[in-house]
Amino acid sequence: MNVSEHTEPVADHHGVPGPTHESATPEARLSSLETMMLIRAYEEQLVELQRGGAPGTCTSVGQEACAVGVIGALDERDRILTNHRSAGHLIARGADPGRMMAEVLGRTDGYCGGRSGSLHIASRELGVVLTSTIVGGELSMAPGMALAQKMGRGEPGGIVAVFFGDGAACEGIFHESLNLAVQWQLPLLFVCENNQWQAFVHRLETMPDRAIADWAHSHGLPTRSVDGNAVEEVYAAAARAVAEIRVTGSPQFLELVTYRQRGHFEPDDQSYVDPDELVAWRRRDPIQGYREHLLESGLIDPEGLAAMERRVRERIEAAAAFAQASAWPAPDRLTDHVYA
Ligand SMILES: Cc1ncc(C[n+]2csc(CCOP(=O)(O)OP(=O)(O)O)c2C)c(N)n1
Repeated sequence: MNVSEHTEPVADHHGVPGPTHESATPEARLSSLETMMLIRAYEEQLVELQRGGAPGTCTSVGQEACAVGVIGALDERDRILTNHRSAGHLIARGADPGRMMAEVLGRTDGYCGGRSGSLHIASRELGVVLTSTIVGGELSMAPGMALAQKMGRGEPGGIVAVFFGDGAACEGIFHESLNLAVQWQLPLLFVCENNQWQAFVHRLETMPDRAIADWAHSHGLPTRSVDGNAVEEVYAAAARAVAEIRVTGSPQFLELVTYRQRGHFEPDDQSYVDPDELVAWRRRDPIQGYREHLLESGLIDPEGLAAMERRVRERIEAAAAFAQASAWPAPDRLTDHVYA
């Protein structure tokens, strides 16, 4: 996988050496694997529930390293905006899978009291201020959030990170948002998860191959394009960008080259996908690859891995039981939070 940097050197007095994956502790690496496994198990459980009649969802299967790598580089001061493929971002941020599942099922214990489904979960306590299902909606609000941060309305030292897809990068708002962030020097990390698909259209039908990083670079943003299936690479690139944004107060761009392994939403038979492409990317599965890497490096042994899998399975079973036992909202609460 080609990794490229389009970074203009940040001036020395601004530059701080960002952490690299070598600085990640063994505990952090094991925790990254377990969180990726938790995200995968959560979404697979949602698919099961959907087959039983629960509302559908957009999964991020195959993109777990993007969520875990970037969110791992942020801290509690930071604010996050995301899109319809948000489960990984939320879980990596520490969301409770039981409350997330309750939200998808429309129950009172969900993060938004059952009003949002999977497509609009927001949580003040997690600092996830927006999940937008309007493609590019998150890009329209991110500069405003980052401006508020710059004006002292956020946590001191915090930054804003916005996740969006390659499809959103084809919308006009992408350019407006990048331009504004540069002109106003906003503490904003743009994170494009280039998962090759835009609903049922392959991205190469809508853009030249290397367009996303080139566009970002032409707007004057320090830009890194990395293998989005390699969690340590994602973390290293994100950690450097975040560290630089905290010092300079100006925006940076990260393109994560990855793949959406399941359909656009559930159910979706992916009949429009070239089967060879699917096989090739499944061979590069981020979780399987990292599992093998940690086994080979001796950080975990097969028994440790089995215990990890068991913990994940138990958490997801408990989450599903919690969500299904959660009460439906009372009909007389229907108009709560409706202002006009
Ligand atoms: C403004 C707008 N146009 C179209 C849609 C329908 N739609 C939902 S997701 C999607 C594809 C988005 O692709 P991308 O940004 O690459 O994100 P991905 O789904 O691949 O994660 C489309 C076209 C929408 N929700 N909003």
